[in-house]
Amino acid sequence: MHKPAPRLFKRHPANPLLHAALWPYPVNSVFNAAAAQVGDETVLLTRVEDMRGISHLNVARSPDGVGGWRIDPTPTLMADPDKHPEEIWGIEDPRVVFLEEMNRWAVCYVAYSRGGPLVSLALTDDFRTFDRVGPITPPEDKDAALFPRKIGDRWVLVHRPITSFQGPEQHIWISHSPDLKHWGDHKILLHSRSGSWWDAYKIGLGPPPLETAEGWLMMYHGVRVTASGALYRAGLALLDIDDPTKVLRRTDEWVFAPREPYERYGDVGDVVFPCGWIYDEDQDRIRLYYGAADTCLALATAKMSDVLDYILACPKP
Ligand code: BMA
Repeated sequence: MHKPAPRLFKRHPANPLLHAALWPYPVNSVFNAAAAQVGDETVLLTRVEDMRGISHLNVARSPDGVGGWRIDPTPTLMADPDKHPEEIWGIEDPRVVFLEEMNRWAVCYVAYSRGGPLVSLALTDDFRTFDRVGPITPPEDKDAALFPRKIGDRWVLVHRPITSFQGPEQHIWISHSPDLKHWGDHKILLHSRSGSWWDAYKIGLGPPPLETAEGWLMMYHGVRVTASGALYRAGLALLDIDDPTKVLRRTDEWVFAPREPYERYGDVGDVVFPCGWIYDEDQDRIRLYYGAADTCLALATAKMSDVLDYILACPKP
């Protein structure tokens, strides 16, 4: 008999935390954000869509990750199509990790090129100025993040290329690099499921993989296409700590799905789209930041010990 998942992630009562009405300049929407704990501050690198439909990134800083946000008065990182033609239609959906070895933050983001979305990489010390490494995958590709450290002697990237092969199912891939620039040794990491499953059509990485005592915790979104549009929900997988190409566990059920009005109604309804999480070790707490309905930004929290207990009880794929 199938055993239902416990409700691991609890929405914060202050949701939605960030939205267009709070912005220091006119924008359409504020959603899918990367998250980082920088000293005493929570930094969200948010995706902001302007009234042309083009996205840029803007930083919001808070002392507790919930309120008191200080939002940069002008866009923090704008598309720069003159120098970077692949950014012609904007930059979207960042994921950020701290690379201890380089003592810098690495931001993987989607550059929307004439050939379709692709993954670009930029490095920053302070979330004020950014050095672009440039595109690291050709289109169509998105939902990418680096692991925070080399495994063996190589950097590792999770991403989701789109192919026209085998119909509509799109899988999550893992790739390797000696220098963050040249990528190879590509493998499928996680297959989308088939038929009526919640993650049957497209899947993509959510926040960057998180190192835990049990392995790399990975959250991914699954897209179910229905007669009234797509449903974006999130599930979990656990990867081997020394060889993250090995999937140890995968949830059968989603662990987070649209429910509240701000998740169900907006520019794209019925979407929860997590791109950032922060682990507060002292509180055994995961703070999950997610875009809701492509319109606003919200927070849900879970106990790490509950999440690990649950994922370890899930089937081996
Ligand atoms: C995905 C991405 C996200 C977006 C989601 C739902 O393909 O483009 O930016 O939040 O669709 O529209």
